[in-house]
Amino acid sequence: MGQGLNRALHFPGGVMPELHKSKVLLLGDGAVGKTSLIKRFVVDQFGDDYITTIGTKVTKKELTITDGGTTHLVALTIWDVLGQQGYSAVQTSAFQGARGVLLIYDVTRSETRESLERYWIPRVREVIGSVASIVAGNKVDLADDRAAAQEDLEHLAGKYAMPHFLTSAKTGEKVEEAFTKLGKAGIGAVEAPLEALGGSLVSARTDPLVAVADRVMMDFAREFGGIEGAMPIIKTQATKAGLDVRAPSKEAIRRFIDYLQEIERGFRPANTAAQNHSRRAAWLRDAS
Ligand code: G3D
Ligand code: MG
Repeated sequence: MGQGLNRALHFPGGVMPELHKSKVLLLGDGAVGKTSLIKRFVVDQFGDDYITTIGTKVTKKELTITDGGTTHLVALTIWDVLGQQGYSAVQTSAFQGARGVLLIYDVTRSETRESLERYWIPRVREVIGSVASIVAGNKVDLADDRAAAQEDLEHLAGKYAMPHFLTSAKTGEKVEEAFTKLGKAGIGAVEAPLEALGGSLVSARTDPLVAVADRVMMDFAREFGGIEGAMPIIKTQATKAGLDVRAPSKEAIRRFIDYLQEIERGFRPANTAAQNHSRRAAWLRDAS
């Protein structure tokens, strides 16, 4: 209540603009700069010891956007989705309800750009269908040929008619602009359906242990009542188990399954927790 009043005072005539809630996704391969871009945008900082994002992380930020003379207040819920390919259950769940997608690659690693077309764009189309999408070629501060980087970006963006930016989470270049576009997607002001050509989903061979880790995470999230609330716990337990999301070992998954059971004993009857544990342990056995 008090917050609403404060907000209203910041707008001309004290008129409260319409509030739009919008879930947006940041997608792209590992280490392209998703977490760094969010950090730059939300707290205007770069660096620190950021660890590999496990599962998903959700950050909230409000934006005011002027479009056609109207001021909109957009409450963005930014989902930093596990960038590792193969975690399809976790990703499918995280994609639900998204109003906009920021597809990110690293301009110094062309394979991360190719992977947008080969993997991420087809995944988005498969799971959400047509959704406003924006593409960012990140780490432009490291590009030795800016013109070439711009050309590569335009080539990709042109195929799908996507708004596009060369960004740097390090210097802050175009970060605000890219997120503002995402905010506009939240008020329906960005048209960029990923309908155009190309990019049939090549079902990459998924590491069977990645598939098990993915399945266990999703199973726990379901048991817990949702991925958003479950993810911080999953992350803590995965870290404690020494689970490397890119190449999880059998032993780490076993520890992870054990730790999740300990957590579940706190909110589920012991026999349910035990059943969940044995179901997950069986998946691990079957995979190896
Ligand atoms: P991810 O969330 O997509 O996996 P991160 O990527 O945000 O964790 O970033 C991966 C690495 O790239 C980090 O380096 C980070 O500092 C660096 N990085 C991210 N964005 C930029 C950028 O715009 N410019 C430069 N120069 N580096 C960037 P470390 O060394 O911590 O792994
Ligand atoms: Mg990350």
